[in-house]
Amino acid sequence: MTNRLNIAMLGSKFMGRAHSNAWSQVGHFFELPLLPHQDTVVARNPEELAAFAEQWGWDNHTTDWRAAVTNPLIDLVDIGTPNNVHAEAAIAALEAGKHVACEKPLAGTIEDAEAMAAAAANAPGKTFVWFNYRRVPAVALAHRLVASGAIGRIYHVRATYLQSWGGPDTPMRWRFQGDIAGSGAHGDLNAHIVDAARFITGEEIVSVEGAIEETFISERTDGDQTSASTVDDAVLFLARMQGGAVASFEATRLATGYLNGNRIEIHGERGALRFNFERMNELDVYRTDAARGERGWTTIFATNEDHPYAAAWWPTGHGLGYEHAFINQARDIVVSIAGGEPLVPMPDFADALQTQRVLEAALISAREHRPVAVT
Ligand code: SOE
Repeated sequence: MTNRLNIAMLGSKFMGRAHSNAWSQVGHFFELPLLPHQDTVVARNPEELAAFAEQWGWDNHTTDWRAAVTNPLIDLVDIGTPNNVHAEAAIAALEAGKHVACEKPLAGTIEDAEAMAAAAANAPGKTFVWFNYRRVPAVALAHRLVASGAIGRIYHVRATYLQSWGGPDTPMRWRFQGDIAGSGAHGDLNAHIVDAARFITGEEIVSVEGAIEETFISERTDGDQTSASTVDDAVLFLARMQGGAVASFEATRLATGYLNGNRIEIHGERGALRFNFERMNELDVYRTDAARGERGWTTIFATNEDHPYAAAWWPTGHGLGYEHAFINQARDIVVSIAGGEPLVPMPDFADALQTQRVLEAALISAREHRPVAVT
């Protein structure tokens, strides 16, 4: 029997569902050196927990996260909780010798992120961060094209993450509470596009040159309670990258008309790339080496065996969905733990800390109205 990888997962909401689905599906579509075993799910609400464990295939469930992360039978702790829980749970799991997979952003604050990366540097377990969009085949293809030199020196990166669920009618929830979330659209969405810019270009962001942080809706209600929203609804910033490119980032939950408009465009000396998650199976590519009369944007439907992860799924032309990037990432986590290589680079805590440092520099730039170097 294949060795099992015993998993304890913290969280039973959106990411609890996405990760449970990934762990239960990955062994069907990929040959794995270890078989993920959904041992224990942890959440705070005991009433919902038994039903969640039953529905999503977890053998055990508990509200005691510390018991779960220190259980000697557990190999991997998977954290899908609100941001303010990431550090305490991840550090306890690392100190217990576990591998740790944590949702993005690494943490709600730079202090927590630094502590998590420091703990990881001194622990035997491997660490992973669920920047899931890296494993959308079209995004992984973009990374490979840039790495191959296809578009040459990069001049521009233009990334936006445009959602619209944060309007005045949206009730108070943890994502609007600074003491839990750390920040709003910034840590939630700019985290993704900063990671994507770093991943696709292979370059670090070296400075933030200017930023705006805005909270449009200053209070929200939950039942008969009205309380202050203490996070941004939008953060926009300009940056410089290691190779000299200039970059712009915009994250908002109030981009009326956009639902999950995770977009990035990269312009180089010999070509350009364009990705829009709302057309997630497609990558637009422009190359200057086409005959002058034949130059134009090409749309690649990234679903054939030449595209990362796609061969594990359906015959070409049969598109993938949001959940498939998580299943692809589950494959890479299991293979990495067994000593193998992910198909495209996987962010560990040290990598995700670099993204967190960019996010922090943008907040400082917005609040102090000055350029900020990224350490
Ligand atoms: C909410 O903005 C959210 O669920 C993010 O937290 C996820 O990371 C993103 O993939 C979808 O939107």
